[in-house]
Amino acid sequence: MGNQTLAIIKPDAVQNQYTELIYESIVKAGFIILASKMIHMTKAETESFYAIHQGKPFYEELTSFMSSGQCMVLALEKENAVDTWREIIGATNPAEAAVGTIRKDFATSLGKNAVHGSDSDENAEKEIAFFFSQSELRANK
Ligand code: 3AN
Repeated sequence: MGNQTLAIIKPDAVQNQYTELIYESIVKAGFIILASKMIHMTKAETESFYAIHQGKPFYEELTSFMSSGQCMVLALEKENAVDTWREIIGATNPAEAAVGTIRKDFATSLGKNAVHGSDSDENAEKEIAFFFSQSELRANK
C-alpha cells in the first residue's frame, strides 16, 4: 500500500472557481501537500499524460478538455493515499457519485468531472513524476 497519489483540479473546476474549496477538502482530509502548481498543458502534453486511454472513444474529448485551460496539479501524501483520494472524489460519472464527494458537489459532466485521482500506486508514482521534479517534491520534507 503506497502513500502518495496525484490529484488534478481540472479546467472546469478552476474556471468555476472551486480551486480553493477543493484544496480545503484535501487539507481537511489529512493529506500532506508535497507540491502543487497551476499549469496549462498543451494538447501534446495531455495526450502523453492520458496515453493509457488512447483509442478510447472519449480520448479526443478528454485531451482537448484537459488542454483547454489551467489545472492545479498536486502531489499528495497520506496512508493509503490512492484509495482515500478516490473515495473523496467519488465516481467518474458525477450522476453516480455519492453525496458529499467532490465530483457530486463540483463536477459538470462525465467528461468535465472536476478532479483526477491516480488509480493505482504504480500509476501514482508515474503521474507524480510526470509533473514534478525531485526538487519540487523535496520542498516539504
Ligand atoms: P477516473 O478519472 O475516475 O479514474 P477513467 O480513468 O476511467 O476515470 O477516465 C479518465 C477520465 O476520462 C475521466 N476522469 C473523465 O474525465 C474521462 N472519461 C471517462 N469516461 C468518459 C466518457 N465515457 N465520456 C467522456 N469522458 C470520459
